[in-house]
Amino acid sequence: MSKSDMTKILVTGACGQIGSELTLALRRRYGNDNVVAAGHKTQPSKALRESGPFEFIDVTRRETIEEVVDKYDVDTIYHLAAILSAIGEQKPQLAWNVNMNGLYNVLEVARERGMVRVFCPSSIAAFGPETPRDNTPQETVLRPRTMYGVTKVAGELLGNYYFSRFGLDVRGVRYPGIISSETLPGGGTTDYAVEIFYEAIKHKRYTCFVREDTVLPMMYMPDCIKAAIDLMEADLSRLKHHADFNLAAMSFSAGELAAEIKKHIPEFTCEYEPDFRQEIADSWPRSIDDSAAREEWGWEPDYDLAAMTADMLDKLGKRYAEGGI
Ligand code: AKB
Repeated sequence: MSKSDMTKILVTGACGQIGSELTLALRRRYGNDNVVAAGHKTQPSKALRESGPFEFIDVTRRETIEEVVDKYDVDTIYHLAAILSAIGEQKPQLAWNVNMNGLYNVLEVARERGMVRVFCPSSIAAFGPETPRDNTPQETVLRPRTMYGVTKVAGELLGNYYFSRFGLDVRGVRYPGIISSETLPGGGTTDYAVEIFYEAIKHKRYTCFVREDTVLPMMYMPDCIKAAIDLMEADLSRLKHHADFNLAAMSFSAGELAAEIKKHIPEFTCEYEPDFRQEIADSWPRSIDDSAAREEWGWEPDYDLAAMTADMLDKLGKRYAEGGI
């Protein structure tokens, strides 16, 4: 497999936290006109709108995907449109509809047209309270307690099924919490690890919705993008796994994150008022064994807690000074 196999790319969920940055990275790599960004209702940012094609798609309505795929002759889809864990617990029916029917529609459109490849991210939410929480193995118990997690496990199985049954090359990683400076995450359990930076810059204080000792696996956006592109460009003959790679970069407690921020902003204070998201966080791993990803496609993260924190504060600090946040 190589970069040139994928000539026309569609990104669903392109206005979301990952999509907004991944789309621009894909455009830099494959050419602006070769990457079609698709959102649902959110208006695209100026950068997204002005750098290449943008369309509206409702992934629960297959014909809206078909129209865009046929208009641009799409052969590769990065399917990021999804409802995350916290909103998924408030609206489980919506989460099932968007995450399952949306994925099914994308896979069917890709299968019918003989597409080259589909990227469909899973998440640490695929695990549950019975999963070993430290250094969680690649092959382990998948019994999530959230609707989001249920859809992620089913999505992995569906992706692997489409590969073995129809030969559709579906690939995916179990993303940890993603930390980013451009677009806020929308309705996940790990959102505190992004919000804390905005509040630290703007107000020098943050009230965190999980306990201070809550440890979760996290990843900085540049690594998140690198993982998606590297996996999609990996040689198929080397892959033993397909839609369900464990992936890791760093793990830290909410307290350790606050302490790291405090090194840069000494007056920063953090309080802890756990809400319903605590129970979700407690059902997820603390750290992940990603040796399969390392062996099969050379995965290696660049950012740890210190490097990510310094970069986040630098980027957000500059935006704040310019009145951008
Ligand atoms: C969430 O918190 O729901 C997501 C995830 C870990 O998949 N960030």
